[in-house]
Amino acid sequence: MLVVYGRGTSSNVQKVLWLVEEIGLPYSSSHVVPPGKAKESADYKKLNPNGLIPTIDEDGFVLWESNAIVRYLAAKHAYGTIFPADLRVRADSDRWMDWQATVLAPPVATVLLQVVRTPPEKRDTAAMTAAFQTNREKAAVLDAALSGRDYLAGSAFTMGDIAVGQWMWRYANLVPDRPSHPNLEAWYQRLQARPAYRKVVMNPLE
Ligand SMILES: N[C@@H](CCC(=O)N[C@@H](CS)C(=O)NCC(=O)O)C(=O)O
Repeated sequence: MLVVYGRGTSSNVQKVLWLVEEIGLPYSSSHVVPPGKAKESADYKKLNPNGLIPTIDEDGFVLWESNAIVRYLAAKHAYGTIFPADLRVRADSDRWMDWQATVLAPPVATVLLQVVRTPPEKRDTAAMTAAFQTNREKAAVLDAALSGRDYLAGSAFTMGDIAVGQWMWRYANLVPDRPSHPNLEAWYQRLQARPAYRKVVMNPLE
């Protein structure tokens, strides 16, 4: 049985949960901790020395790093669909996963920290404003990439959409004055039509 360690409100955990819900993989989730507390669990750090979530344990095979987990489970259970068989489509999908982790994650983490976890009087307005703007600029990159295609790697939903899709929920709910991006909005509507997205991602942010 697959065990997913993490907290359902974590963006990185949501990628894994969204995938397993998409493919109907039986799993149990464990280790529900408040934000920022995973590092304080000595038991958890035996599984993931970083003290970060998620981690999976699949019958003794322990893996951490959310995008690596998504790639592994998708390759195993959704080869040819969510894990594209075509090498170029897969590279395209992979590219968006890496871009999410390296480019999108930092500015949206700042927004979440400032808007959701910091009382208004203690917010770093300059950092928050800069992060809003960076998110808007990255939304424009996505909008251009989605021109003429339904999903990030082409006509079909793939793992790249999972990595970036959880960001979209945060962007749509936390960033004010979003520019009009019709392709991005249409993609977001497609994601919202997916029961797994609604169940796992479209929840209150913490
Ligand atoms: N690169 C890692 C980042 C993991 C990460 O930063 N997770 C956050 C939650 S989204 C975390 O564990 N924060 C500490 C906590 O919630 O206790 C991954 O993608 O798995």
